Amino acid sequence: MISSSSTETREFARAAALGLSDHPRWLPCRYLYDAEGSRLFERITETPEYYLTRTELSLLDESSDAIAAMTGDATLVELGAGSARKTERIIAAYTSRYAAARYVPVDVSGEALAEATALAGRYPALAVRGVHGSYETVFPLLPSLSPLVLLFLGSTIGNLNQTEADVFWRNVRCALSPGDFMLLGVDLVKDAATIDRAYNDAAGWSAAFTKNIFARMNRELGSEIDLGGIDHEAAYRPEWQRVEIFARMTRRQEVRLAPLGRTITLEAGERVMTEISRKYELAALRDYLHLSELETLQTFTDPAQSYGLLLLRPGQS
Ligand code: AVI
Repeated sequence: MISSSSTETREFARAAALGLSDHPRWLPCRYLYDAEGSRLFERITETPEYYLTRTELSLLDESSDAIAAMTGDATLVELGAGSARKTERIIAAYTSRYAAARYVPVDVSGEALAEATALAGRYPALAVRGVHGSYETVFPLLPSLSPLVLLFLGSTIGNLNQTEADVFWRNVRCALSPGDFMLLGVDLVKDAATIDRAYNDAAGWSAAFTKNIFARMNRELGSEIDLGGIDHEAAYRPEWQRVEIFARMTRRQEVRLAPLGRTITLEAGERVMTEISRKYELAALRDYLHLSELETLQTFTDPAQSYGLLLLRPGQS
């Protein structure tokens, strides 16, 4: 069944039409995360190949108490909270140190937000107020939540291209007040084989995640795409320091976009980019952040320098 042509559905159809008419073809990665996409992404994070979540969790285990001590009592505001599994470490540190801890999860997925909000039940002293929406919706709220620690974990920053990242950092810098902090999780540059494995897990969750954006188009836009005619392709490009993720058509596909009354043809062999995932060098990242008027107070990394947690604060404006 095709869902009603709500504003959101038409927006999705328009975004798909724009990206699929472009060359090379692409789809905006935010549409990967409907309820099913969020569930599939959780499965990816549990695979042995996807080192990012595991490494970040152990860094948070080691450093959350120190971070809570450094920032002082502050509202935790999390961009793209997901199920908040990773955030529980930080919440535990703030609730044990400060009497009235506050947590504001922000997420586009209502289901993920409900799970994050359910944390309140496990921490009676914790006040939770979820915000349903994209990052952009929360920036204007931030000054009223200060003093705060803005959490942006999971290396989600890596899914933004350079133009989107420039806008994001400008917004962050404008929204943070003196005395606020930001905790940023980033995946670091490393050998290509390790990265490639993380985006091509043997159990096939990564492939299912990529295909789900087309399944979602079938569900919401009546696209009638043959999912069996799509292959997942992901490879690290060292020269760009990023993973590029594509869906390759193994047969010709007529993609219907019912809300727009349009059909776009994808030929066999054509690829649609669904995501990039950038990897960072710490020195270059700190330099970029400094130019964006954010100072790195402390960097936490694992012994293999596989992943980084950066505690930032606004610098001179
Ligand atoms: C959410 N984000 C940080 C993930 C990543 O590693 O870039 C998304 C992902 N896509 C495929 N696997 C993981």
